[in-house]
Amino acid sequence: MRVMLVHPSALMYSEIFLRLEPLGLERVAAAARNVGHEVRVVDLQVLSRSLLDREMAEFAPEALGLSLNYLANVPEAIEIAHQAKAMLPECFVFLGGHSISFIAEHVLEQADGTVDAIVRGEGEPALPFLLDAARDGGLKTVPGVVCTEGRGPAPKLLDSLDDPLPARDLMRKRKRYFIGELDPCASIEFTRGCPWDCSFCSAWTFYGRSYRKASPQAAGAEMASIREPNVFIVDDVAFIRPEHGHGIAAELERRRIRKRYYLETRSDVLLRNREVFERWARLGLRYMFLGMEAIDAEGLDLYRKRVTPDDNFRALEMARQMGIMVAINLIVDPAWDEERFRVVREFALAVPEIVHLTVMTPYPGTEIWHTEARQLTTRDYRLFDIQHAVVPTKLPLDVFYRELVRTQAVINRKHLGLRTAFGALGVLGRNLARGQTNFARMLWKFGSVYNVQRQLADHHRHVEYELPLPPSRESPPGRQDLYIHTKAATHSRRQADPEPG
Ligand code: B12
Ligand code: SF4
Repeated sequence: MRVMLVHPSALMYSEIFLRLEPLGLERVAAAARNVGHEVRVVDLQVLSRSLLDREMAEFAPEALGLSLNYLANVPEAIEIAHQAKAMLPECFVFLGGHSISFIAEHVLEQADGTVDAIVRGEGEPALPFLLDAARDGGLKTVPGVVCTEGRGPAPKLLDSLDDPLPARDLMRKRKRYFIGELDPCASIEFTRGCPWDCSFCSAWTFYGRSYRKASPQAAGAEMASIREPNVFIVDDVAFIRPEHGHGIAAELERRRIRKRYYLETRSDVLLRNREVFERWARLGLRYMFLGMEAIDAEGLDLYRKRVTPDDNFRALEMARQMGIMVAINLIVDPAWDEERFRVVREFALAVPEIVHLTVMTPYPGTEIWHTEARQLTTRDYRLFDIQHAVVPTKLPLDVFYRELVRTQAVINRKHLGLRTAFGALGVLGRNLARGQTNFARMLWKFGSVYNVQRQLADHHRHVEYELPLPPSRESPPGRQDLYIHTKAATHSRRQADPEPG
C-alpha cells in the first residue's frame, strides 16, 4: 500500500528552544516499510502545509497516519483527517501516539467519520496488522485498535527495542532539527518507559511502568549511522541502570564515535551513577535536562517526585563539577502569587543553570487528571501545552501571565548573558557559517512568542474541539486503570526492569 505518515506542526511555545525529529513516527514508518509498504513521511514541524496538500494529491496515499503525541495538536490532526477524506474518500485514515492513546474513543467521535481507526500504545507491533486489516477487513482484531466497531485486543509491547531502526532516511530538511546550540541535532532512544510514578506525568502510565533497554551493540550501531554531530537522547530518565550506560559508552569508545549529547535524567540517578555521567561527559555529553519540578520539599511531595531539595542541589553541584550545562524544569503552580514568582526569579538568577518553567497541567493519563481536571477553566486542546493555565489561577489570569512572562524574560536574559560568557557568539558564528540558522533564530524569537497579550488572546479563540472530562467516579482510579500497556507480556525478562532506581 501507499502509506503516508504525518507529524503535526511544532507547538509555538516550544519551538523557540528546540525542534526535534519525530522518532516514534520514524519507527512506525520503518515497521510499515519492513513489511513491504511504500511509505512517505511529512513532518509539518519542518515542512509546509502546502507541501502536504501537494503530496497528498500526487502520492494519493491509500492509508494516512497522523502522530498525536501532543494534545495541543489534536485539532490540527482532525482537520487534516477531514481534508484527506474529502480529497481521497477511499483513503484509510488512522491516528496514533502518546496522548491520543488516553482519549481514543473521544477523538474518534470528534473526527466525525473521517478517522477509521486509532492505535493505542506502541505503533511498531500494531502497524503491519493494521494495514492488512485496512485492506482485507478485521480491524477489530488488531491489538490496540479503537474503531467504530469498538476496541480491539489490548495493545502489545514491542519485543525488542533493537529494531526496527527509525526510518531517518525518509525525513526531509533534517538540518532544521535542533536543540539550543546543538544545531543540527538528531535523536536516539536507548530505553523506553519509566519506573517512577510522578503524579503529573503520563510517561509511566503509558508503558504500565515497564522499562526496556536497547542492547548496547544495537545502540552503538545506530549511533554510528547518525550523520548529525549532535544527538538528543529521548529517554525519559537516562542511565537508570549504570551497567547499561557503561555498555553503550564502551560501544561508542570502541567505534570511536564523538558527538555532543543532550539528555534528560533525575537528580537521584545522577547522584547514584556519577561514573557513568563522567564517562559520558568525556564522550561529549554537554547538556542535561533535570526535572527538578519544585524547589521546596512540599512541592516535591505533591508531585511524588521521590527526591529531596538537598538531592536536587547536590545533583546540580555534581553536574557543574563535570562541566555539564544543566537545564532545570520547574512546575508553575497556578496557585502561585506574586511573592512566589519573585522567589523563583531570585532562585533562577542565583544559580548558573538554565531554568525552564512549565505550567502545571492535568493531562489525560496522569493522576492529577482525575484530581484536578474537574475544575478546568478551558477544554481547548490547544491550551494544553504546559505554557497556559487551564485550571483557576490564584492571581487574576492577566497578572498570572504577566508574572510568568516576566519570570521567563528574566531567565532568558540571564541565559543569553551566560551564553555570551560561554562563547555563544563563537557558536553562532560557526553555525551560521555552516548554514545552520536555528540557534540564531531562537535568540531573537523570545519576545514575539512570550508576551502577555498573546497568551491571554489564546484563551479567547473560537474552540471547535474540546477535551473530554475524566469519567466521574467515587474515588480516584487505581494505577492499573491508568495504564495503556497493562503488562509487559511480550518482552523478555532481560528487558523488563520495573524497580525504580
Ligand atoms: C522526546 C520528547 C520530546 C522531544 C521530541 C518531540 C518530538 N518531536 O517527537 C522534545 C524535547 C522536542 C519534546 C517537546 C515537547 N514535549 Co515531549 N516528550 C518526549 C518524550 C520524553 C519521549 C517521546 C519519544 O520520542 N519517545 C520515543 C518514541 C519512539 O516513542 P513515541 O514518540 O511515543 O512513539 C511511539 C508511540 O507513541 C506510537 N506512535 C507515535 N506516533 C504515532 C503515529 C501513528 C500513526 C501510530 C500508529 C503510532 C504512533 O508509536 C511509537 C513507537 O512505539 C515524551 C514522554 C514519553 N515517554 O513518551 C514526552 C511527551 C510526549 N512530551 C510532552 C510535552 C508536554 C512536550 C512539550 C509540550 C513540552 C514543552 N512545552 O516544551 C513539547 C512540545 C513539542 C512539540 N510538539 O512541539 C508530554 C506530552 C503531554 C501531552 N499529553 O500532550 C510527554 C508525554 C511528557 C510527559 N511527561 O508528560 N518532547
Ligand atoms: S521520573 Fe520523569 S518520566 Fe518518570 S514519572 Fe517522573 S516525571 Fe515522568
